Amino acid sequence: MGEGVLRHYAEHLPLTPQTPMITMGEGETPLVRSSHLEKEVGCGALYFKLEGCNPTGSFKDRGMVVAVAKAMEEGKTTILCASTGNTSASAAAYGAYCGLNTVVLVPKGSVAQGKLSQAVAYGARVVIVDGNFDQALTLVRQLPEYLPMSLVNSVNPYRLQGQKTAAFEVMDSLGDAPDYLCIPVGNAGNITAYWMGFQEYADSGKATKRPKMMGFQAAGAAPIVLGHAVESPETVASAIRIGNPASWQLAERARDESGGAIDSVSDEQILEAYGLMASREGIFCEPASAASMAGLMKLASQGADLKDKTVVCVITGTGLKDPDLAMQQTTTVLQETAPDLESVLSILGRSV
Ligand code: AN7
Repeated sequence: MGEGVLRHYAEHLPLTPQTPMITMGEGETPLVRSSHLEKEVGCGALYFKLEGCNPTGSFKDRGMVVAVAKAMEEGKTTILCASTGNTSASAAAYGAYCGLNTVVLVPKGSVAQGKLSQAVAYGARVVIVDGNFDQALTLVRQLPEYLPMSLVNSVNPYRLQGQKTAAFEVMDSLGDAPDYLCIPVGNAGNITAYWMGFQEYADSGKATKRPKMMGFQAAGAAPIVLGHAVESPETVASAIRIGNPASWQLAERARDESGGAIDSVSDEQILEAYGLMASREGIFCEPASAASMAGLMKLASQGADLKDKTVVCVITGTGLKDPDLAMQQTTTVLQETAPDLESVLSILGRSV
């Protein structure tokens, strides 16, 4: 326990004797069986992979630990990324832990407050780009030509190598691959990484099957579904507000090789799933993460036969990243009372 992604899965990672075996305790996240929604969608078994339990609250830490270790191995002292929020929080944390400088470019006005506050608290140099994520990513891809920085976005292959360990954990927990994996798709690195992980275990005989990869984009940011880049992506799920994903072709390969699909879910469907995850399962995730459950609900409503199937929904990040949204979304009324027993009892429907 707590040995981290590098040690735990060393044999599956591109490490050398010179790679520093850093860890902040990433990985080994819970795979939790659904208590209510499994029956409602009619699955044989439904599990949630709780990636919000990673050190910075999202799955990004799995890939970041590998990318940062390799950057250190190469003697780099500054790491760089563009981000819708979680990558920047993760880079900044590992940068701080390893004594590196971290530079992050984030799209103006569309990063959840929790994520931005992480980057700032960890001491990253935060540059706000007056544009969207895709423009910020285009910029950071050019910067290493001008400045000695190591790019740690998922175009860095070490990121996907680390992220594939989540698929290993799912199979280690279940004893085999699930039938379906439902996962949000933004820059499309994670779906690509999971597919790499599932294939590696199947190829080496550690799993007997491979899941259908079911990716879900937000309807207002669904370039892979539409078949063309989206110039001004819009969705409440700011983490996946991405119009031109870096791993587009790789995600299509994961979809096609697995016999899966990449579909879109509306903001309404995302928010419905976001509410149900919290109120029916006790899992507070961020809206982008709820896209996987929204997608599963969409599949079920279209009549997909799931009754003997094992399904895993990847819950990519914690809801605490964006508490303002939770407060906007709730219909719960917060009641105020005077600090005496009589007043509290009367609010709760009893008199003394
Ligand atoms: C919670 O942080 O792209 O398809 O810059 O934060 O691998 O991009 C985040 C993406 C899903 C999509 N869920 O994963 C970033 C960033 C959450 C995320 C995704 C993201 P990819």
